[in-house]
Amino acid sequence: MILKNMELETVCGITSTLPVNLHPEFAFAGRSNVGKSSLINGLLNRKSFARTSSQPGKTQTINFYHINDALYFVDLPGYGYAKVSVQTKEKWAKMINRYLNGSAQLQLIFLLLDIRHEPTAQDKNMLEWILANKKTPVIIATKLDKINRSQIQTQIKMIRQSLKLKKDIQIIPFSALTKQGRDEIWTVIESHLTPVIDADPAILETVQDSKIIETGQNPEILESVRNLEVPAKD
Ligand SMILES: Nc1nc2c(ncn2[C@@H]2O[C@H](COP(=O)(O)OP(=O)(O)OP(=O)(O)O)[C@@H](O)[C@H]2O)c(=O)[nH]1
Ligand SMILES: [Mg+2]
Repeated sequence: MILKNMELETVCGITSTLPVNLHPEFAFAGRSNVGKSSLINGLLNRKSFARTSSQPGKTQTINFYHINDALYFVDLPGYGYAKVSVQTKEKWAKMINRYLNGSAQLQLIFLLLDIRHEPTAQDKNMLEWILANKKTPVIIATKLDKINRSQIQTQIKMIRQSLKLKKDIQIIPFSALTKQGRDEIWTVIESHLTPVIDADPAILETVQDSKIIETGQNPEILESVRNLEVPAKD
């Protein structure tokens, strides 16, 4: 895909109304710190368009990135972050659920797993949820550069067995450092791009109205939105 333009269009906090988008959406889910935002940056050839951090729990909102006025990347908050309260975790889980259940444009869910580690109970829950809701998962095994070449197949096999994956579910190894796996992921995305439906003008109007950055009332979210970087041309 030739990247012409990209924009962080909508940021949703816990209490925000989710946008009704007219273009296909591709969501990125996984544990906190697994590399969701880094993968988005890798796909977009940017260093810090989506905010990343060595501290887990960086993405606390659902961020909709509009790409080429044709598709959306949806960066979800990570799960499994120990340092937030049970109430906050529950709110995030609800927010993620609300999005995954409610979006009419969701084409694929990329479920990210660290290639070095055995999937956790939460990873397994996430996968079960995706399959139970008839969504298509693609597993991305992240941080590929952290293991030796000779270990790759062993780790992929371990992930496949641990998740009891059916053959038709793809696992794509990816490194945000070397960008290995990038082209393969784009090929998957492009194969799921459906033509834009001719929209009813009334729907378009509703969509225009929802294109506001909403933050809810949570001070943590306000803070994280305030810290969002203006995309640099890198
Ligand atoms: N070596 C290496 N480091 C990576 C890779 N992907 C991500 N990281 C590092 O892992 C840390 C977390 O990356 P993020 O992209 O912020 O992770 P996230 O899943 O968005 O985390 P949350 O927003 O907290 O859910 C950062 O320090 C990244 O630089 C990778 O492929 N290789
Ligand atoms: Mg993130």
